[in-house]
Amino acid sequence: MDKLSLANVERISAIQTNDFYQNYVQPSKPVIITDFSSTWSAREKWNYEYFKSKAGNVDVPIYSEPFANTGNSYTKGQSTMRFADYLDLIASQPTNKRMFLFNIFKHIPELCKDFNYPKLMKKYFKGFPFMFFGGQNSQVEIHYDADMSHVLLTQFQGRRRVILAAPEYSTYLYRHPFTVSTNVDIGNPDYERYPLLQYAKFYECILEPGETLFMPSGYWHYVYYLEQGFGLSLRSPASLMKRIEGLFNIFKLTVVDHITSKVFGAQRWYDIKESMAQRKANNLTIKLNLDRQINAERQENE
Ligand SMILES: O=C(O)CCC(=O)C(=O)O
Repeated sequence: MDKLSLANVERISAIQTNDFYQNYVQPSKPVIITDFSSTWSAREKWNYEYFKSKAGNVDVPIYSEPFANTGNSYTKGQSTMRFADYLDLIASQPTNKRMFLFNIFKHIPELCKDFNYPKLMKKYFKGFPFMFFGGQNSQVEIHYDADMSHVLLTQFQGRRRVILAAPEYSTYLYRHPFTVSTNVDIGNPDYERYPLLQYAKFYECILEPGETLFMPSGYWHYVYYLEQGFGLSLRSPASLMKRIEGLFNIFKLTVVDHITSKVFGAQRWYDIKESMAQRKANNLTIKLNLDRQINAERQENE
């Protein structure tokens, strides 16, 4: 039985900036905007054949393993492939191979003319549009974006199942210190090992082609590719405090976590982070007085 508490993500359209900030940005509430990309020529133009004709020979970074796995960097793929070969692969069969945070615009600058930055958001980081490609059944482990930006993820082809959780549930998600990830597999939760998961509040949605998911700053997100496809994310700055937190996250991830992993050895440091996450969660369990309930349930299941 799925014990995750999953609420639906609302769908909206034709919303004014002030209403959007009042109802979604300030209360930090995810939402699907159905007309965010309605004026983009990219909706008609962008497809695998078009990308292959423009950048088929480019070697692209491929992700096929969880971030939380030992030694895997959040921003570096495990292998590379010719872009055209990768697109042919995902078009032909299910695969866990993904492209993550891919700045295709470095290779095909003219693509920037095919979309715009709708007035919905007051400001954008226009230097950081990123593409995400995935084969059917590939998944992106639950994580949050270290830079703490608001993210607007537009789906172009295929459908994505997305599970989201607010930043305040980081301990319920057994976040690994110095990182933006966890060892929890939210696609197949282990409640025995991670009992606190049952007490977190999640959102769930199926993102359809043409729709845009607004993920507020610091939101945890897990993505499952129901079909092969691709999407574009645009980033918008959150509050000054969040931006400072973002810089600190990037420092912790790229310096502290990286060096400590070298000093202790990747697997040992990973295990240390896991036990720190478990200890913090156990303390919260006691504080929330949930420990007795969880033990009673464990006995029931024995
Ligand atoms: O959809 C994906 O492949 C990952 C999206 C993601 O993690 C992001 O937009 O930050």
